[in-house]
Amino acid sequence: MSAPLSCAIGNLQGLWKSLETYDGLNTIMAKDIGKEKFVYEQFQDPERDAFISGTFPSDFAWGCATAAYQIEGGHDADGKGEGSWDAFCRIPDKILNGHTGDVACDSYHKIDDDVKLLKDLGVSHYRLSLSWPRILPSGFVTDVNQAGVSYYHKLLDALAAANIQPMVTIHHFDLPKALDDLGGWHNELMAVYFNQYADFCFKEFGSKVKLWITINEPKVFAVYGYDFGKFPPGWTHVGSGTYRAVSIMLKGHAMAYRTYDMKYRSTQEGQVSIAFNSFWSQPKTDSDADEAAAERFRQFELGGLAHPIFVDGDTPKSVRETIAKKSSQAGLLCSRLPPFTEEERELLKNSADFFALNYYSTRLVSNREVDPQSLLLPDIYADFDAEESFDPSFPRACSEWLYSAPWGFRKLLNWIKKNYGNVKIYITENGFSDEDGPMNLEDEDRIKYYKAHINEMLKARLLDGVDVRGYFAWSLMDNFEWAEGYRERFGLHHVDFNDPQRPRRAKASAKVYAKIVKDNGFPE
Ligand code: GBH
Repeated sequence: MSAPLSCAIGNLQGLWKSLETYDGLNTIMAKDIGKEKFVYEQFQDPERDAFISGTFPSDFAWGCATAAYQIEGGHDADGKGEGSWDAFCRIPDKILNGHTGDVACDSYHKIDDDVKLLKDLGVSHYRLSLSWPRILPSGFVTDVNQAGVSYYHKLLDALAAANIQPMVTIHHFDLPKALDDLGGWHNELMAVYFNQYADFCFKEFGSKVKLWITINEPKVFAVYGYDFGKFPPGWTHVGSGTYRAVSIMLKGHAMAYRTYDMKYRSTQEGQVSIAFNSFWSQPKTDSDADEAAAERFRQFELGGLAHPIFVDGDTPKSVRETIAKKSSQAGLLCSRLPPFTEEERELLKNSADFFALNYYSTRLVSNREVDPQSLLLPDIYADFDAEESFDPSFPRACSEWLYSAPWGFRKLLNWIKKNYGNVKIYITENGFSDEDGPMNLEDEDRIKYYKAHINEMLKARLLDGVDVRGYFAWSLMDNFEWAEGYRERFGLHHVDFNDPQRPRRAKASAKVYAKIVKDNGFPE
């Protein structure tokens, strides 16, 4: 074992002592994972999984994240336009139990309550998103809803008064319905419309915002909206819908980034990026074939988005060649992946000031041979000739895609460092769901998830030299979980969706997170 690792593993007893004596801490914490060297029963490889002590740099950003449609409600309040989700939620069978975000957590009317939660957590940052249809009801800058604009000013001012820095996502899955009707992210002009909207946001709110995310998870949004049909606009352009939408979103992002450079950076002095979601892809066996498959998966999953921005303006060559080959084998006359022009590559290259990562889970990946004849309408996952699975021992969340494998988080952070230089990284989301049911504030599974993941991030920072600058827990409170409605709860705070007041209550995990934030990690 290397010297720094064995030192760091050192004084675990002391750490747990300090947690036990923490005032507001629910007893469940100390009882369940109190004196252990490992957070999880399942993960006890001493080299890989041992819990370490140590702290983050003093300016580390600690926060929570939310997104507009998931929390705001006020779906038709004060001149807000119809959003893509407003319409989608009204289509029968699209959302579990017919749930909608009409009221959600009612955050549109609860600025003070939300800011109070953040203050109680002691976080320095809050990641929120702006609702495009609330600000520009028909999508265009010629049509501004002043009431919507002033809602965000009030929220930003309340955060400033509480000394909490905002990280603002300009677009988190919700389009104005009017723009969806024009083809949404399959319309090339969307990049231009998005740039105009982003320009408006920089101009209007930029004096109050130093950290911007243009678009949340382009790939997730594109896969669910344009390949699988589970998010609006609900299309199933199987095998090509994702690539087209992602390509236009990346161009919209790059235009917005250049707009910030040209018009706002010198006076506002903020930083702009785009948030990517990625699993860690772990080879299922140590065979060369599985290792190669796992690396293909990473290049498709994350490389397809990060490489254009952080390397050379283009999709990784291996990804381009594979999709082109498969398109041609299926008799198509051009690749399902739209190419970038020279000019677009210039625009994309170096169009982010930091790397924003949403990490939740890890997949085991093995090689699979996909029959080229089946490729006329392939699912996009067939493109990388790999098969995903889980180890049944991984602790599972309520969400069927979410298995906890904290060590994968550290591996992914190291992969990012290796592939994109020692770039500044913000973890813009990380979190764990449990199932709706009788109110349960003793959320021990979530506590384990957070402790273990934040500890792996600490290892990445202290032992591997990964330049992680901040961390945002998903989510501040239970909220509308897209196609899953209110069944999956991700909050550090419980929200009672049957009570018109939508009361928020701290879960045990909120207290544990507050303690980690206060201690800036896990001091000895
Ligand atoms: C993030 O995506 C999102 O940014 C955030 O809005 C969301 O609340 C959070 O995760 C938790 O899910 O709707 O059942 O078909 C993470 C990756 C990809 C996970 C889409 C959920 C949809 C499943 N997400 N997936 S479903």
